[in-house]
Amino acid sequence: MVDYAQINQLLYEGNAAEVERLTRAALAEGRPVDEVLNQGLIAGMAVVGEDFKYSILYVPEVLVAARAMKAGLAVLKPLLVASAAENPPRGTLVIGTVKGDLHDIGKNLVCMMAEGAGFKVVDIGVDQPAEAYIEAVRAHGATLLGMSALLTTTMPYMKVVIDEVRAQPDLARVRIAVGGAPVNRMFSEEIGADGYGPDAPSSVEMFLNFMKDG
Ligand code: B1M
Repeated sequence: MVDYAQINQLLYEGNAAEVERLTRAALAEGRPVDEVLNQGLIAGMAVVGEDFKYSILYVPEVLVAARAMKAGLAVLKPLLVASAAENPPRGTLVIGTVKGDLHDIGKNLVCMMAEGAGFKVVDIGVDQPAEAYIEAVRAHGATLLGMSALLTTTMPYMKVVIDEVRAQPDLARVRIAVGGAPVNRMFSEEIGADGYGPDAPSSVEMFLNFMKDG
């Protein structure tokens, strides 16, 4: 039986091949996908984050851990996006990580879960300026815009994007949501976002509510 502590340790060590293998094995044992995600992958990355904070790990080690996390996520992706092809899209979400910020694991997870819930997702990637969000929203006729920031130094840029989107009369219907580890509800309200997603599942719930509200 797969032990999640072992996946956590292998992720910490950046052993992508073994993380991938054990993620597959856990699913083959019938473990629920959200359990494998939370207890196997996200819990492992949380330890990496703690040790990074206290300089026990440095950027190169965190990079290989991130690569191992992505290998595990790639195994889960087909299950997370499973229902997407069956129905017409519920709406279009443009999402990216803000300018100056290269973190994308959490954003990618939000993308997968939103796709799984039936949204068309346009992922514009990392380090994105306000103009890129605006261009993508217009090009895809999106009504949802999501932003991710993992650094306290890049969070303020979310307000720049919001202000620029709000200055476009043709984008008045676009609902803007923010997320990422240092972001919280109070900050999201201060910068004028329509919503805040603490994690991927609740972000998807928020997107669904936005669509219901019209
Ligand atoms: Co960076 N890093 N990093 N890093 N890194 C953090 C964020 C940090 C907290 C680590 C620490 O000190 N404990 C710290 C920030 C401190 C601060 O700002 N006060 C930090 C730092 C300092 C840095 C560098 C500056 C280090 C350096 O170079 N000296 C540098 C900056 C580079 C840059 O961006 N310009 C850097 C670099 C990196 C790597 C490249 C090595 C790598 C990123 C690889 C990648 O993403 N491809 C990395 C990593 C992996 C981390 C940690 C360890 C893990 C982040 C992660 O993937 N978590 C992180 C520590 C931490 O967060 N505790 C850290 C797992 C992921 C599933 O969670 O991203 O929170 P998260 O996403 C969640 C929710 O937040 C939410 O849903 C997700 C799923 O549930 N969510 C959204 C996220 N985005 C959303 C958008 C939404 C909604 C919800 O839209 C609506």
